[in-house]
Amino acid sequence: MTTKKVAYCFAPDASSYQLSETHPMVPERVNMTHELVQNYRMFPRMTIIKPHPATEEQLKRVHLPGYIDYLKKVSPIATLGLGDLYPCLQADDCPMFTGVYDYSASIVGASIACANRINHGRSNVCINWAGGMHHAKRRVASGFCYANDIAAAILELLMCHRRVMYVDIDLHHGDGVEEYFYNTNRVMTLSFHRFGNNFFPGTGAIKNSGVGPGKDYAINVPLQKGIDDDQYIYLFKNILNKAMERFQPEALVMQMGADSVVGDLLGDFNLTNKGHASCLENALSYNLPTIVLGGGGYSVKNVARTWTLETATILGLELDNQLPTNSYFGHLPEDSTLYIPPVKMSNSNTNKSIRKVLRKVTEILDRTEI
Ligand code: V1P
Ligand code: CA
Ligand code: ZN
Repeated sequence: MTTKKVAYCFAPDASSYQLSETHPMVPERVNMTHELVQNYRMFPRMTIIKPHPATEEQLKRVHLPGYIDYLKKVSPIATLGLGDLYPCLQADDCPMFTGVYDYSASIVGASIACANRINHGRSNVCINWAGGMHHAKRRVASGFCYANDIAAAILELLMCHRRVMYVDIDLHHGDGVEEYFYNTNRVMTLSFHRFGNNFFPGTGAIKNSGVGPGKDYAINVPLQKGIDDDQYIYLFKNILNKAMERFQPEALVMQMGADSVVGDLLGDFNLTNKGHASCLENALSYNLPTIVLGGGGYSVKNVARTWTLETATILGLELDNQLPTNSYFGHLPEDSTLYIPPVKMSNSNTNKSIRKVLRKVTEILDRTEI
């Protein structure tokens, strides 16, 4: 069991929207997680926070005012079929939908609430599973992300912390967050992601490591399909350890996108949820004030399994593999367990390629000075 003070931010309104009837991003997965966390009886061990939506002013700290005004304007008229007139939303990935402004404000408000708890020393770890929208850009929505709650939370943390470390284990490159802090040495961004053959969003090569004072403070770890727990955890521990040693951050933000777990609808990694959670456990062992956010994840039951396991990891609890009774999982045998095993699949990462990535990333980190 942990001695850390843990807060769990939950904005029920953020998970009640649908991007479209067939969209792979299903906000309901946060409710599924919530119910499992509740039924595993974890709530008495954390402070439960009901956050306020972000204000317009807070949203405009990370987005162009015109973009936020536009989100607000399209919000109630999303059904009029005016898609082509709106260049800031990308039709398939980021459709407009009724309530898109309130949905975005709820998510950003929850991540800002996490940062405020950390800034005031009221919590050591603060969770927002609805957050982690790492692709949203200052003037445009991208990759299912409309407003960048991560950048908003990091800006808040920077008011009280000299250096903030951002770690992103979503399957995809954390391009939006990287872009916000590309030219500063007060935020180190570290993203592990699937890379190559135009895999979305296409950015995140090792050599793109920041500019100006931020040169060498944007760390990218490109990976190929089929990576397994051993390879991923080896890279994660070694790179994070080196980054912590060089950067000496005062606060940590973890983006825990669960699309890097095996069996994801949009992904092809072979990580188990135990492997995914062990990365979080390793990051928490640095005992920094930490915000833990969600992100991608498109096989929704696996997302709920993973974030439930990770809530327990934060609390230092071991969970029974048998899922508690709940309203989302059925009675089939494959629906009854928490842990997700690896599968037999081809792995395009060789141990040699993994060591090469580690060597190249270490070379960049060795150039950083604080
Ligand atoms: O590949 C693309 C774009 C659309 N083409 C013009 C290129 N988009 C991806 C977006 C993935 C977003 C991931 C978000 C996150 O990192 C954080 C929340 O997890 C995409 C994909 C894909 N397989 O990469 N969009 C879709 N699939 C999609 C599928 C069905 C309906 C709508 C979008
Ligand atoms: Ca990532
Ligand atoms: Zn993703």
